[in-house]
Amino acid sequence: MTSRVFSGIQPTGQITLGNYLGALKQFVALQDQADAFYCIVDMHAITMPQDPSQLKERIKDLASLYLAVGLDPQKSTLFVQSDVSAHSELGWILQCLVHMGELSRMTQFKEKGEGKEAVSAGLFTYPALMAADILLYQSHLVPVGEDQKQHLELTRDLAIRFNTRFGDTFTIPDIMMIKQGARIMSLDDPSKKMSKSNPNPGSRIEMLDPPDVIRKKISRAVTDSDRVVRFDPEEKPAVSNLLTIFSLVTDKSIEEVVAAYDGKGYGDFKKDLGEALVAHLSPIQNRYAEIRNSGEIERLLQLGAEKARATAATTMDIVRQHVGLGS
Ligand code: ATP
Ligand code: LTN
Repeated sequence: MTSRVFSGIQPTGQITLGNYLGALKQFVALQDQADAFYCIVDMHAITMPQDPSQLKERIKDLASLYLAVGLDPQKSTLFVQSDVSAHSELGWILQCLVHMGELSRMTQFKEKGEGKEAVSAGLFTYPALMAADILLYQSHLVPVGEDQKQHLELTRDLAIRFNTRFGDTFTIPDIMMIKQGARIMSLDDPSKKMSKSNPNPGSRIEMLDPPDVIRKKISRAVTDSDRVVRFDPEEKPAVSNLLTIFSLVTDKSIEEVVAAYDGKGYGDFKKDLGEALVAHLSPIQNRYAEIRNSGEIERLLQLGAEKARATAATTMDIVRQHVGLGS
């Protein structure tokens, strides 16, 4: 049996190099080995305030980026979460299964809610909807960045709890994280993850940043006090983060990159990293521009939604029956 892969990205801003290296790049690799469903999780996006017309555009932006990085709609099912109402339905059922204490322990909720006067109940129950996304498709594998590990563990717990209480219903999913790159750090502060919502744009490389902006951001990235290019995440977190990025965009091992800069300072290293990023991202950016202006996106997303609805409906029939819902 081919395994089922599921993942999602929120259409909440410009996709960063962190999202790409931690998640999107894995999506592409997996589509040849598995039956993959990749979702644009717009219902998750509205757990924080969004401008409606901007949200609509960002959904199409993200769909275009999915295609530009190499996702092939013939191989993967690409769709928008709100086009498949079963996500909300199962999300509610799982909200009735998850405990308040479990949700209170989720660090993403704590971080995103911190310092805000009003926090939506949706932000709090967000992990139940995420569990629904994954379980609806009987997913075996979920490629995500390290920050989603806690949500994946809760998803597994909920699947086991549901199966124990109501009878075998859901496949128990496994998390898939790459060894290096599951947590790309901010360019201005290597103790924080690179994030699309950081107020400082210099903290991240965005997938659509023009070449000069990429070069400038890398040249301004913080480093460490000695001038040695060495991989040591404890002692030299900033340079180690840049080395990880270098390795992932050039497909060279970290050891090879370190050896190439033996005896050279940070200047050459950063200059070459800037160029490597430009070379890696330029073809993606060119494809993106073509796709975004092609008018094909809506049709593709409709086709994806039809396929997703059919798969989700099979799971929902069993869920309703097992829980005792319906007339
Ligand atoms: P924000 O950065 O604004 O908090 P987010 O983490 O909510 O955004 P999503 O768009 O929901 O970003 O995440 C999409 C995927 O990218 C997830 O699998 C997430 O784990 C991964 N990801 C996000 N940031 C990083 C990072 N710095 N390094 C590696 N993977 C990341
Ligand atoms: N919570 C994730 C986005 C997300 C997701 C999912 C990821 C929503 N549903 C299902 C994998 C599988 C985030 O904030 N990055």
